[in-house]
Amino acid sequence: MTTDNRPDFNRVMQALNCEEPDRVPLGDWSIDILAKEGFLKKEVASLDDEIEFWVKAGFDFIPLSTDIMGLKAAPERVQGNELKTKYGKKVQRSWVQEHSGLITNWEQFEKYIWPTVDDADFSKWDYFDKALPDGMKGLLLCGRIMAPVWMYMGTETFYYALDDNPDLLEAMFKKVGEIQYGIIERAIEHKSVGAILVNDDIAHNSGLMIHPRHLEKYVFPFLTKLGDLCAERGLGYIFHSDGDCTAAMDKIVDCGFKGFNPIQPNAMDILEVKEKWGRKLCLIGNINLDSTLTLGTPQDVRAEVHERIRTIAPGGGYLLGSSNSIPNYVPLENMIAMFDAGFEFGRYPINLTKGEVEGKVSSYQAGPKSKEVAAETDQEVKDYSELLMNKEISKIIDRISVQVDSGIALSSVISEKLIPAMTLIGGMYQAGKIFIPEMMISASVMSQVLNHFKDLLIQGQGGKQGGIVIGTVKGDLHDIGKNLVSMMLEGQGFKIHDLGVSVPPEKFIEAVEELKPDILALSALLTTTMVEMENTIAAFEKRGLRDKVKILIGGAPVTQEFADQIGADGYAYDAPGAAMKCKEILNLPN
Ligand code: B1M
Repeated sequence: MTTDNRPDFNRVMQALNCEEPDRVPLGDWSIDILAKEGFLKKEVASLDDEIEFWVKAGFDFIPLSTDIMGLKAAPERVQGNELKTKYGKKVQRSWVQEHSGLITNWEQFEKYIWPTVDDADFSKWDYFDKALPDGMKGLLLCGRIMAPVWMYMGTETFYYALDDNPDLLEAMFKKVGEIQYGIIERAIEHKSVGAILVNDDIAHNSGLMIHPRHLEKYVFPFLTKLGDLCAERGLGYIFHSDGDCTAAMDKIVDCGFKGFNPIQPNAMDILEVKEKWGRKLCLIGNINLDSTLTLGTPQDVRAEVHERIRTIAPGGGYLLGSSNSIPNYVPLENMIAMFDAGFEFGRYPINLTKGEVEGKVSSYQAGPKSKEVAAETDQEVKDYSELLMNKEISKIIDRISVQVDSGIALSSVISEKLIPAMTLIGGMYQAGKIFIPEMMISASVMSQVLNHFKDLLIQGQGGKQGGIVIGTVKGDLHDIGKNLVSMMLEGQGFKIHDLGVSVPPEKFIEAVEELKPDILALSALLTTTMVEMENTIAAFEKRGLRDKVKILIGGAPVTQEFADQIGADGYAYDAPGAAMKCKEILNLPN
């Protein structure tokens, strides 16, 4: 257990300035309450308990969120199912309903009673001013701008509005920016605030969520303004985004950020990040939440911390932490092992020898991205792909109608031109040439076109490729990726029945019995919910239904190896891959 727990925020500031402090500071800023209680062996009910945890664990700061999403009138939260945790207790998670947006048009924007800075509660900061021990500072969690905008608008409306409704989007960013900036101005009047951390996810595992030009227009100017404020006040300034942010790293530096978190190991190679940006940005995190912290032993955690400190900390500019947060599915002994190893190996000057601590150390693993778009693609397929991306629904319908009138079977136009056009778009997404919004838009246009020809298609029995029931497994609330998979499949002519998120095995069984789909598609984004895929397959076996449906699995932490291990019929890395896999499973042409 940690012994040296005298907080000294200067240590963090030195690390943020890429200098060597006396030791590597701890850098996590989101730790589940059950983990804190397990660590302290008592309930964490008051601010004093919170302070006690962060001090005893060895941190030099205490994080506290004062943010637009916590104000009255922010979008309502929905409740998830009760889940068992590593700590024996059951918890119910809540999250913002992102898909049915609160503000989807101008009328709603104008009628909405926006929260103001006066709705924010700064009493905890008042208390910190008096109660934080010497040397300790608060880490203000505020300043995110993209996440609140999409949470208010719903992801799909947000993605469409990027190009379709730029004025509304600009007004949304302005409004959210004003509120966040106002909160920050007030919060930093408190002497206890030492740094600001902006937790705004702009990327997923294989790249940026939206086109860099949209980030340039809507997000970075605000972050630069905040950066100037932090520089003026001598505050630390840290950016948190999951996923692969490589394409935005220079811009993140230009905004004035001094620290970057969490460098997710399956999205970015920390060695490369250190080499390219490590003189300008302090790196924070990277201890693998997907594997080591969640599934490894304390010895594995110790070995991984040793390796990160050995390679990243020399010269300064490293804060030790997880590659996202410490949720309640990280075993307590692993969290403690991470803290302890930080103290054991993190004293400057760092002089560690490779491999001197035994244990499984995870390293960067890139996903199968960057498939180049086939140059020899038929011109007509290319034309259709352009039309799909440009939302030219009527032009597509007219073009298909002309072909059908000339005697070509509708099903041939769809399977030989339109579906390959969608596949081509999928390839462009995989190659990082287009982003989530363009993919979503194309898939939705495709569905509308297929819908237009629905009657004709039914008569000719063409177009519909097969039935698919899809859902995110129990305990998992992530659905942006699952929705993209759904849309891509629908756009490719499959008939989709989407069961939503946190779907228990019984509900999948019911749907398969009732709808008799060809494929059951399961999505999971958390390492801990992958086991629900296995449970679902086991439930189908138990019910004697396993041979009635093919099961496809996917989601960021899922691998082919895992699919083989649990007896799934297929695995796909991403949405275009899912479409290809479904066709392969059903012996349909690609
Ligand atoms: Co969370 N989250 N999150 N999160 N989140 C991840 C997934 C994480 C990888 C971040 C990280 O480690 N740095 C991490 C999981 C780590 C792990 O266990 N392996 C994580 C965590 C830890 C958590 C919480 C526990 C955080 C906390 O509370 N401490 C919590 C859990 C809530 C819960 O589910 N019980 C949580 C919450 C949330 C939000 C609610 C804030 C939000 C979800 C909003 C929503 O979905 N409605 C969120 C988000 C946005 C993310 C990240 C940043 C982005 C996910 C995303 O939408 N990507 C994510 C980080 C990341 O991905 N690098 C992260 C865009 C989307 C297009 O990609 O979802 O990967 P993706 O889908 C891809 C492929 O995976 C694949 O195709 C899709 C399209 O190409 N795919 C399939 C998906 N399903 C498929 C099915 C298939 C085939 C392919 O066949 C059937």
